[in-house]
Amino acid sequence: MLDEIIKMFKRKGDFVSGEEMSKKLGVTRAAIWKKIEALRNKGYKIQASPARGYKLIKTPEFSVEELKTLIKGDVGGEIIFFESIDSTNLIAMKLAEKGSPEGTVVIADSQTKGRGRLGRAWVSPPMAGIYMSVIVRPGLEPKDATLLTIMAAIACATAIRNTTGLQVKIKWPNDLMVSDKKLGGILTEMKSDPDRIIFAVIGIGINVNMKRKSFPPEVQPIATSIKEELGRIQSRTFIIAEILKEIERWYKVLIRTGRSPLLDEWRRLSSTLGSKVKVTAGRDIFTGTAENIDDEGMLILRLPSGILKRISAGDLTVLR
Ligand code: BTX
Repeated sequence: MLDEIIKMFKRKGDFVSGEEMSKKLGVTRAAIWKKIEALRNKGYKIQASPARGYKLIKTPEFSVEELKTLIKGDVGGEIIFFESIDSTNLIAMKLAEKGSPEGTVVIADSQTKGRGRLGRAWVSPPMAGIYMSVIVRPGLEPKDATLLTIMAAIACATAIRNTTGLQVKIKWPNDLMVSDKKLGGILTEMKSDPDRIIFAVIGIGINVNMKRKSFPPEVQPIATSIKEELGRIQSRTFIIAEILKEIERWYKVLIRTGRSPLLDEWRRLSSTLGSKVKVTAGRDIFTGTAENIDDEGMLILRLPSGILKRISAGDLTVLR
């Protein structure tokens, strides 16, 4: 009901009377007053006038209620929010297993066991970042799962560009980069049959209002945040809404049109292609020139011998 009240405020842009709210929402005026108090406790500034009712003055930096009012499509049709959770990917995997529909989104203000690839940790303090997981049921073959990471990376880079103006680039396979530093990362996990993905969870972590010095010392030299880059606090609500809109758009492109527009867009946003790089893939280390990505999102590396090597997963460093 809180999101309904916010919608009413936004529609009117002025005072809304307690009577009008109670009629519309089918509850007593005392119940409305309680909801207004609940919104204030969440950081909303709401002016009250005995003669005119209530007026929304200011919304907090992040608000799941406001986010719900901004969602127009299927992605984010259901949003499940936690103040703190172990990992949004873990909970989204459980929800998907129980049948939650495609487009369900899990968001947390903080994670106690945020995960990166290969069992690595993702630093996820409160009031500072976006930690969210999107459930999809794409019906792709398991070998094409990387396309989901590519799709999400394009959506995130585009959404952050649109909302902040930062020239976000994508570093193969899953990093969102600004000023050669890691602004965010994507972790796609899935359950599949031998020939089909049953469901996948696309986990997205983005540093929004983090201060550089609050990263652990080993992460500080490689990480950045939107606040560090722009010098000001940004609303996570609007960035998330834009990301979900872009995921809706690019996911439809992938399912309806196929992979080639995605691969082209990825190449356009890539910080990797054409560079001399070092790639660590398990125990192997390769250096060479990042030539391209193939139809499954594998990196095509030209080794010093001239031979082309395809790499499905690994950690890439651009060599200066
Ligand atoms: P990754 O394995 O590519 O990156 C993990 C590495 O990045 C860490 O080993 C560390 O060096 C560095 N790192 C850790 N935290 C941060 C941070 N906040 N900013 C920059 N660098 C960092 C990347 O994995 C995939 C991350 C996905 C995170 C999302 S959050 C929502 C969802 N739930 C969940 O548990 N994971 C995903």
